[in-house]
Amino acid sequence: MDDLERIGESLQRGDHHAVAELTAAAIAAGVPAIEILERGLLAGMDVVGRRFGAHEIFLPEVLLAARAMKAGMDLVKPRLVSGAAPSRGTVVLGTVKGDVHDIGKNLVGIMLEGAGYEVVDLGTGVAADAFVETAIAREASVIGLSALLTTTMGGMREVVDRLRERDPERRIKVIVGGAPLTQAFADSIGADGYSWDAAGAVELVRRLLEAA
Ligand code: B12
Repeated sequence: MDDLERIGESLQRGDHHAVAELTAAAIAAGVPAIEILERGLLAGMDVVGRRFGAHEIFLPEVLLAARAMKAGMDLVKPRLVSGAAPSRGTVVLGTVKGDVHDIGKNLVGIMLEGAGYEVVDLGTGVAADAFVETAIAREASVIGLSALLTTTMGGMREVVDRLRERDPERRIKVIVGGAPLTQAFADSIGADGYSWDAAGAVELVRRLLEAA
């Protein structure tokens, strides 16, 4: 097992101390943040997701894994976010009503900030009106919606519908993501874009704003 695999393995055990230590050591050794993220933290969370789905582990273990993921992400974040670049536009981001999953949403936010966008993160369990009113007040170009539950995906349609009432010229774009989503679902609710991962989300925002 190499050092990055060890990060993933510690994350699976929910050992946030080990994840923090190993992540800090990898950073100190000059391993690129994106590699730590993908081969260490995300690879570990992927296994947790599969084992949870297969009922091999249960909610308390997933909570511990999520805490360990956060410990690692807090350390790599400053290295993914470039800092001084002038803002290329504002993205209002959040997880929809009824849904507490925020790891993927946070990652999308980090990558967008890293690419020079200003991110207004509304957190989790966000009502449709809060997305729409914040985007208008902050003159945002994009609203990014995250959902991890099939039961909360419907909340995305509500945001699109409310936004179209308040912004009939469709100046503000809506992008959606989260494990249960598909391009077909995004099309069906009238969203402007869908991406299955955080890197794709950055590409999507770039394309939408270039076309605007
Ligand atoms: C961690 C986790 C939790 C943690 C969340 C901690 C946290 N702070 O987020 C806790 C333990 C709290 C939790 C709770 C629950 N969970 Co849960 N959870 C997961 C798990 C294992 C991993 C999710 C995760 O973080 N993945 C890692 C991140 C990086 O991936 P991601 O979120 O998909 O994000 C990426 C992309 O989707 C995309 N993306 C994400 N958001 C956005 C937004 C935009 C705009 C774009 C463009 C892209 C994008 O980019 C991200 C980065 O690449 C998944 C399993 C899975 N396969 O997804 C289950 C899972 C989502 N949970 C599930 C369930 C059932 C629950 C509970 C209902 C369990 C319960 N009985 O209480 C509760 C729900 C609570 C609620 N009301 O929300 C089910 C959902 C099933 C379904 N069909 O709806 C899953 C799929 C597990 C399973 N197989 O059964 N969970």
